[in-house]
Amino acid sequence: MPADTEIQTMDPGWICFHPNPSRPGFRPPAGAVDAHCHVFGPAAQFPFAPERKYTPCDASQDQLFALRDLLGFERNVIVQATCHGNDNRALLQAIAHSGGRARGVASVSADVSDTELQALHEGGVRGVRFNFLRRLADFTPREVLMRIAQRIAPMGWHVVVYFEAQDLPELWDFFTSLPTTVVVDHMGRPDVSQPVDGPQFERFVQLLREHPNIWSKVSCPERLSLCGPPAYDDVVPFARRLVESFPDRVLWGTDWPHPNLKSHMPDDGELVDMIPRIAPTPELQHKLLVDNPMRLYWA
Ligand code: 0GY
Repeated sequence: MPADTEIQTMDPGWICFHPNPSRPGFRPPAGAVDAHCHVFGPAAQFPFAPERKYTPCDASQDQLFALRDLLGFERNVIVQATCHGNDNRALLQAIAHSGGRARGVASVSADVSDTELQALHEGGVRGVRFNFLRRLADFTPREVLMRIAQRIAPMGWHVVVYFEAQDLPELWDFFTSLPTTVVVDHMGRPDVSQPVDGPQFERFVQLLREHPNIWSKVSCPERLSLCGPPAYDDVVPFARRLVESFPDRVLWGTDWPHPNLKSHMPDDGELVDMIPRIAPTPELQHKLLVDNPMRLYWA
């Protein structure tokens, strides 16, 4: 069946985002940015990519902006997810309807034209995402990714990378040779059953310590935790260590609508209520939620 007539319904066995998230007790500082979230579809208007590895539920810009308001945030950074491939139209539409309160991270192919890159910039995109999870994306040669990075560097954009901790040694040389700011999704997906000062997370901390252009999102406890909601206690020390060690290079995001989760669906209000545990002072909270994302996306 051709892609444009394919009926795109959510994968069976997967769960949709929380229908009624709680209002958090923690109030983010004025100007707070949710720096990792997605919009999906609606599939009838923006079909999912034929090469996608999963089909999520539709998650609209209006639902995202309502959540933003409920949680006490002012801005969003919308990140292109693999299910939309390199078709950034849903992302661009959401930014266009945000009243200047959203920016984006896109996915592009090696043959993207300069005109297309410029249109993405004018549409609010400030970065590209490279995905190294085989369950999510097909392999792209490193030299192709490097050429993309070299083209977006003069635009002041950055590269967002998504990988799992066990793959860091193999990816290290590539990441450390990128000519841009590099933002790591979800703390490089550590195995949180290992000690926070054990060799695996130590290697990730070393990456940030030795390379001042590398940042980390302290996001996605719901994907990393073994103990689970509502407190996600086992993830807190990892996020807190990064926030306290690199206060000017950390970002926070909800990851709404939490694609690809099969175990449980987080209550986004509870995720926000974790923030004071990972950024324990008002100064750290302001850097994490306002100063850092504003510098990267709105400067
Ligand atoms: C996330 C995490 C996931 C999915 C994607 O691009 C994506 O499809 O990022 C995941 O499955 O871990 O950040 O949304």
